[in-house]
Amino acid sequence: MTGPDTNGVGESSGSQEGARRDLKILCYIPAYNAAATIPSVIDRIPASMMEKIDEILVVDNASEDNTHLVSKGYAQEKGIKNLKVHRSEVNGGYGGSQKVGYRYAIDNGFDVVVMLHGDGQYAPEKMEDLLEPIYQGKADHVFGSRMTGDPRGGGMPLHRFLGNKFLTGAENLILGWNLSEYHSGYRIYTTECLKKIPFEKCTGEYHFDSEILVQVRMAGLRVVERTIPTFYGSEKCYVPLVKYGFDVLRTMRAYLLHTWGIKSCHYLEFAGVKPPKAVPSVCM
Ligand SMILES: Nc1nc2c(ncn2[C@@H]2O[C@H](COP(=O)(O)OP(=O)(O)OP(=O)(O)O)[C@@H](O)[C@H]2O)c(=O)[nH]1
Ligand SMILES: [Mg+2]
Repeated sequence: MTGPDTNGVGESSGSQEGARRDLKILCYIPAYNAAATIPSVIDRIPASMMEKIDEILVVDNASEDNTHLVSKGYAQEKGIKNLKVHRSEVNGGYGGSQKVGYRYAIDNGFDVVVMLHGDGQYAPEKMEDLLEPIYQGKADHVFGSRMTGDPRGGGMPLHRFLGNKFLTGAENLILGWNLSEYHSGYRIYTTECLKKIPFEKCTGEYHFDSEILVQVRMAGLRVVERTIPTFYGSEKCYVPLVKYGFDVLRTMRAYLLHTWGIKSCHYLEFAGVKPPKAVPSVCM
């Protein structure tokens, strides 16, 4: 086991524990201009995992390339019958894409939704490993952490590494959690978790990932981290990094003002004002 110690703090006020293996799993792939990488992302999902995935949903976020056609063509060529492609006509941003994926998971009776980036930055080979805490009934949300592995060895640029460390420190301090990072895009949610938080009220931009975590915190749900490899290749970076950093800090400020009863935050109103005792994150 690596990563943060739980210090024996608090028990979950979130969902109940209980092992389950018969989960209905949606693999949701956010994709924007990902025609070049989508086939290999799908191809890299291990066969044993493919057997367990009930459906793959590619959400093409109004790409300028032919991401949706490539996805459909690849599924046809490989005989992947349970792959569906949703093409949004208007680009809703990275957060907007997640809203489509998670809503689809809830409305179609899935138990779990795995977000797997369409640009190949997150290893499909690790999916089974990341699902384990969900199978064991120990997590409502599983978070793939690069920081408990070798982020610099995987090519994370120094400025990103330092920015990640700084933001994570601030987020842990404010939220009372002990996560090793908040900024990876390898995430798994149970739909029971998603039903408890109004994720559709979160931003459509990149800091959706921070806002939804704050909702998870307010709802007192359980987060488990698992180590994932870091990969930075030749993919294009669309994230406006400085703006993203400030957006994350603004999210933290909104949480503080909300929980201090000074200014209500619209996407946190569902949970009242007082956050429940922090359920410590566990790295399994
Ligand atoms: N940029 C961008 N990506 C989107 C959008 N909708 C879905 N995506 C997909 O979401 C995933 C994450 O987007 P990236 O821009 O790579 O962001 P990131 O991985 O968080 O950040 P980087 O480390 O800079 O790659 C990719 O697989 C995209 O194809 C969108 O509107 N914009
Ligand atoms: Mg990326």
